[in-house]
Amino acid sequence: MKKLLMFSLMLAWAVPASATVYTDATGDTFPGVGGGGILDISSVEVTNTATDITFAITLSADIVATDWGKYMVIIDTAAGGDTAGNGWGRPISMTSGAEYWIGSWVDSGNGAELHSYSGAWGLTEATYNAAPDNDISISTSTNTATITTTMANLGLTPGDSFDFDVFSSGGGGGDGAIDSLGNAGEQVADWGDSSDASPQTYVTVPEPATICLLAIGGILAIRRRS
Ligand SMILES: [Ca+2]
Ligand SMILES: [Ca+2]
Ligand SMILES: [Ca+2]
Repeated sequence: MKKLLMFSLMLAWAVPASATVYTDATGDTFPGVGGGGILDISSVEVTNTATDITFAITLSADIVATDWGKYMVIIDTAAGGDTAGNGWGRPISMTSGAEYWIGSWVDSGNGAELHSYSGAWGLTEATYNAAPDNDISISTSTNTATITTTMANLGLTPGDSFDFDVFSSGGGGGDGAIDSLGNAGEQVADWGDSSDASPQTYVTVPEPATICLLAIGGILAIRRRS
C-alpha cells in the first residue's frame, strides 16, 4: 500500500501541464487576403496550470517576419454573455454568449488586451498597463504567438471547462474574422464581413492534488478488480 501511494505521488508530480491541441485546415482564408499565410491559423495549443492559462496560436507563416496580423480569442465560460459582439467591436459574434475577449498584435513589440463582458465590454488587463492590471503577456517565435493570462482573470478554477474560438484579422477597426480555428471552411469572403464563432471546448487540468487522488483511486480500483 505504501508503495502504491509513493507511486501515485510520483505519478502526480511527473504529470506536466497537459496540452490540448486544436488543429485547423490550412489554405482556408479567402483568395487574395494577402500576408502569405500569417492570417491562416494551423493550430492552437491550450494549457493551464493551477494559476495560469496559455493559448499558443500557430499560423501558416512567420508572423515575426511579417508582423501586421491581429490574433484574438473569444471565450464563453458561463451562461449569458454577449451573443452579438466582442471587446474590439469587430464584426464577430459568439451566439452562445461571450464573457471574455483577448485581442493581440505582434508588431510594435507585441501586445495583448483582455476584455470582459458584464452588460458591456470593459478592458480588464493589458500588457501596456501597470500592475495589477497587466496580468496578460504575449511572446512570438516564428509562426507562433503565445498568450498567457491568469485563470482568475477568466473566472476559472482548475477543473472548469469553457468554450472558445480563435481568430486572425488585420489592423482595420472593421476587419472581421479572416480565419476561425473552429471552421475548416472559408470564414468570410471579404475583410469587413460579419461571422460567428465555431466554439471549441477546453477542460482545464485539475490541481496536482486532485490528479494524485484520481491516480490513487484508479490504482485501488484496478487492484480491487484483479
Ligand atoms: Ca486555417
Ligand atoms: Ca456565456
Ligand atoms: Ca479555419
